[in-house]
Amino acid sequence: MKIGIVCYPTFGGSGVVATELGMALANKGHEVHFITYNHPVRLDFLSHNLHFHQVQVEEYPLFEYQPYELALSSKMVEVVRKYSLEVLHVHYAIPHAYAAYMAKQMLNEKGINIGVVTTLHGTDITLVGSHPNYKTAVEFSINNSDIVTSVSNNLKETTNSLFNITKDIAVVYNFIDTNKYDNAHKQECKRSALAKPHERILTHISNFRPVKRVEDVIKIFNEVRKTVPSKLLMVGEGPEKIKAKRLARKLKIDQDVFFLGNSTEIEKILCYTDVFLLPSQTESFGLAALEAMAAKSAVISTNTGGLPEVNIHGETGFLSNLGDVEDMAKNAIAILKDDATLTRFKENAKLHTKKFSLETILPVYEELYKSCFVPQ
Ligand code: GMT
Repeated sequence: MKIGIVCYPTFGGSGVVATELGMALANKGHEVHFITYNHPVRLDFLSHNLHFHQVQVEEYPLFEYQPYELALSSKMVEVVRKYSLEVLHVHYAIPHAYAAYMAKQMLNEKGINIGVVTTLHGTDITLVGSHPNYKTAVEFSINNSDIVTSVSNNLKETTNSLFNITKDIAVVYNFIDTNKYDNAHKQECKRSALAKPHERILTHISNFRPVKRVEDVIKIFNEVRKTVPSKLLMVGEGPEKIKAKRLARKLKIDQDVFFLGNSTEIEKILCYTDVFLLPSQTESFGLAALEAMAAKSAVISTNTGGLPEVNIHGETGFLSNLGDVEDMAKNAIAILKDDATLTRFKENAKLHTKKFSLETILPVYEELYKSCFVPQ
């Protein structure tokens, strides 16, 4: 099929999912067109089926806010017409579902009927979308998409509770290309570069926004290292990074905490990891935790949002109440205390990722695309 994908091109989970999906579809022979304002960070153009169309917003002195949605919907119309796209898959409701609705109307006027699939990712519903300033437009665009999907059951329930949704929302879990992580494990994973043989490695990956509670990560690690010799890898960039660094310094543990910045090769970092820490305020799914599990890491997380659908308490890791740093540290120590326990949790984590394999999820999206395709 000829598929247009609209997403944020950044390190956020929704952009990562959209990019991995597009690359997998292209690999399978579909023609995939990314429409966004920048080259998506994880996108590689090794497949001849992949195309990127940049949305450009003109600066004009009158505008305090540049009208991105206008430029985006115009670009969608242009690309759909030029390349005869059959479906538009927009990731993150704001403003993508709204821009897609406008594009669909404009195309309709030209006698073209394009199917629109909207995937809800989390903050487009929970933290931002339901705000009174956006709610009306978000609800409207969800209800006017041909197909709506959410990345977890919890996000579906939350969407239905926060909005008046007239459509059935299909739950399509985020997925993982397990081979990528298997290969990273097969390559020599030079742990000795980071930690001594008797030390454990804990990792956190995020965009360091307040919702990720990166100070809790530091507090958990501070407790763990009192009992278990260990190192902490902090991967990502964002507004709370400075607070996390300051706290590590204040607790005098900064020599064991490595801030590595953003990375496009997280499978190479995760291959070192024993325990992944995700103490988020909320997570509709927790893609970073799934990626860690695929690389054989146990997960210590909160029990918020869709996290219990990904991290199974007592099996792949442990779940704790929001802010209960003590419990999270206690659970991490329980996993890290001996090799046999750690290996059991790591194996369980890896096994559980099968449920989210690319091979399982990709055909689900293909079926959804087919079901909203209208032959012209
Ligand atoms: O939370 C982020 O870091 C980014 C955010 C996004 O929209 O890009 O992630 C959301 O979508 C991811 C992919 O579906 C989910 O794995 C994350 O859990 C979700 N984030 C939140 O719900 C806070």
